[in-house]
Amino acid sequence: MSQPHQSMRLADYRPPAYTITDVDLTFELEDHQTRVTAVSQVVRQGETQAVLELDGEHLTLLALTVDGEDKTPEQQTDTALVLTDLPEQFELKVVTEIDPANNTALEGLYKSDGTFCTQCEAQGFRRITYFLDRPDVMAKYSVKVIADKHKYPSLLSNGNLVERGDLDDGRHWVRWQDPFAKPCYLFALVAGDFDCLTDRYTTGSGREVALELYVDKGNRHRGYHALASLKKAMQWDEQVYGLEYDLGVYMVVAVDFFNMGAMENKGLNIFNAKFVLADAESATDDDYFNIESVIAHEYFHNWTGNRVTCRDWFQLSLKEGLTVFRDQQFSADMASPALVRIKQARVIREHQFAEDAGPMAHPIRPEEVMEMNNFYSVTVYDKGAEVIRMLQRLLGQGGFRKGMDLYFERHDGQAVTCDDFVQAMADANGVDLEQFKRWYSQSGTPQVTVQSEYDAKHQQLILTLSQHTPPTQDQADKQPLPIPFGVELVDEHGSRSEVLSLSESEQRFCFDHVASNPAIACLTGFSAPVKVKQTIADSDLIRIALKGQDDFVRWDACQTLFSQHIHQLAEDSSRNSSEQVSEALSELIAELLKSPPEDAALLAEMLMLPSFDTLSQQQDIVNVDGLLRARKLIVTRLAQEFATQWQQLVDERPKQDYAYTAEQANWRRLLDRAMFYLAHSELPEAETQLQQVYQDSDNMTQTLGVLTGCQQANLSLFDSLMSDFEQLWRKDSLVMDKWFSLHASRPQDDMAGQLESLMEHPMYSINNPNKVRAIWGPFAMRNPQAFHQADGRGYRLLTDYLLNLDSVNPQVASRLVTPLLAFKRFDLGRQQHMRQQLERLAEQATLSRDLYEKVTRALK
Ligand code: 0A1
Ligand code: ZN
Repeated sequence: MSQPHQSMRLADYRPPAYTITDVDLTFELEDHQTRVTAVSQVVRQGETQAVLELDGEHLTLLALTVDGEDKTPEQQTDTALVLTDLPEQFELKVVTEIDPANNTALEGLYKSDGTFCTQCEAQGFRRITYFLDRPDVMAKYSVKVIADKHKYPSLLSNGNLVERGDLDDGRHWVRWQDPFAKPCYLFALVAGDFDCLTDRYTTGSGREVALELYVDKGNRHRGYHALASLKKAMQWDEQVYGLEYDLGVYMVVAVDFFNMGAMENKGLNIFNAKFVLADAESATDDDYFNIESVIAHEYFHNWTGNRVTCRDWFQLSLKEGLTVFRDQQFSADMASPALVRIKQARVIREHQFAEDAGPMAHPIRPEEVMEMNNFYSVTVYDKGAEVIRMLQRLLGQGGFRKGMDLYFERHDGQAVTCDDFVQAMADANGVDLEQFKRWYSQSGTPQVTVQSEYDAKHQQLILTLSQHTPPTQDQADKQPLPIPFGVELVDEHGSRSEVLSLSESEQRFCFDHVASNPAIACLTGFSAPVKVKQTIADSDLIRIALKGQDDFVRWDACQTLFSQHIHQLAEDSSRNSSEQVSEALSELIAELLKSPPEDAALLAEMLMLPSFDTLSQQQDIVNVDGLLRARKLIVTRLAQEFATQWQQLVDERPKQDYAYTAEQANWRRLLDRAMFYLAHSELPEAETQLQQVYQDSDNMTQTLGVLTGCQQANLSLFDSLMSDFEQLWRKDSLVMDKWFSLHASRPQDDMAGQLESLMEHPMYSINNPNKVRAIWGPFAMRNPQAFHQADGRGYRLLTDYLLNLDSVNPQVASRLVTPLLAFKRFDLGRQQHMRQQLERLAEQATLSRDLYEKVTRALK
């Protein structure tokens, strides 16, 4: 493969030679020929002869002037416009034409069904006009939008609406002004015909804010939860961080075609409709939870991201890690904190550890990037949030808040670096955070090994902790990190906990007055994103699960116990029954059901077996067939052994009308778990009972719980319920995504026909990322039986599809290729099949930069 794409390095960062202080944009919206006029005030910052290199892609240049005089560019390429011989300060006018209706990549200005909308992060603005498309160029925007009045009654952009009018030809126009200087990635424009929900919010200091939520016509009733979530988030940020909203209007628009979850454009958030719309019949508790959290995330960006932004894209975690941390804090305050923490730990263990172990390993502040869109990663976002959480633990809540205050005091209105953030934390607290900064520059998952010696005579416990970070593909040498390591010692009298500071390769910690040899629970609260190596007896794990104080370690002890047994059974292929190995598991389940924790959601999680992905992260070479077989055996065994209890839990489900409250949602989580086991119980009446639950369901959570149980247990009921479900919902795009996912994640050997027929469904379109993800995501990421078929047919199916998708939407294609990148972790046969498919991709002459970067890294 030749080298068609270049990488950028953090070390090569230079401040821009010119900056832009003000921009005046005019959009004349047409499906295929939208004209954009950009008038920028440009100021030189570098040396006199500095050239001005403007970014631009997929643009037709119609006119270019400098201070009113026509200007011929020195050079024009597919990606840039180079201007020379420029005055120190000038007005630059650029007129371009673009084709929003054919923009299937969904970057820049595009059409989503009948709506014009934009997505400019990270580098989409260069698809609108030639510009300095980098976050350290911050300008004030004035935007005029002109469009057909009948088709597009709502014309929106950032800031405040200052003027509007009608034209004679059936078009109308509006002008928006944003008083805050911002990088172009926060620019947004929307034109469409919506239902609009409105509300008001008064900030602590008395500012009146109009809240406006724009949804597809007919969907108004599904917008109330999002609007209520927004108000909760606004209040929470005032209470917890003293941060208020700063404009007179806050708009949220839901669109059907969107590459990601949502986008924090100043004053005008654009959302994937999936993270806005909900009602009991069509959305699950998880949907409600996600909407609340994504709404909050985008709102919190107004301070962490917009008021203080990133100097360059290598600093992405400055805004994303911090904002994810803030939305996690918020979610924990709104719902079951134990559940929230368990979900986060799962993301890290299933996805982030996998990223570290593969060819795309990178630190939370990457050092080398080819396609920025590939670094909106679980490492930058979720490990980034864990790093902030460790900092908070280190400084205490008060200390962390002081650091945040100083950060805003110093950097409001600026584009800064992760180092600036850490410096504010250090200065506000008078501490040295030099070693802590390694969390930003070092990739990989640290492994902490725990050894204990108990001295009964002196009632003393010595814990020896050692840390080691294995090399990653991007970085061979690793240094010790400062790791807050929470431990809880549990014995028959009770428990005590402490957070140990591990900063060297090996350290000993001594506990006095330890009356008896305790069970040692590690990583309370998931105190650090590390793997723990510890030899621990089943009896200790059961003790921690039942008697521990920390919810996370209680759950984790169950996970470890399950994992240990599944791995044992997986390695012994001669056994096709789990009789001999499951005594400890039976004891655990029996005790949990007898004296359950108060939080039903915690119980539900404790009863859940680790996923295939979690289990595979615990092996160097994944034993696909063994793990699938062993996991299934244990599920069936527990399903049968406790069949009456599962049945009883299902029968005794509360029958109130649906409301999204923590109490009800936690209960439904437990019901889900019980239905899953009931479906596997092989009781003759199980199907009738599940059908009854389906029939009397007034909400999507319960309905989906039945369907998932039947699907996983391969009950014939699944097919009839799925037909019924399709009849009911076939016109509803978001609900049909659930139906697609259920089909695509159904465990089976041959999926070719199934996938084919899903793609023939009238609701499916390769242009809509939600549809693509609803089918191919579950198939490639949550259906190991189908995807990892030993003859490689699953890998081939995915690759055939990616070859088409890449030319339509490279960003989405690039996310879906992830499971193939991990090929080195599989047996030789599978490795070969996966590699073959990656090579097929690599041979494509026109492969996007997105896929090219991942595929070449993987094949290196
Ligand atoms: N900043 C947004 C995420 C986002 C990133 C990139 C996008 O397009 C390439 C779109 C959205 C967030 O963190 O919510
Ligand atoms: Zn974000």
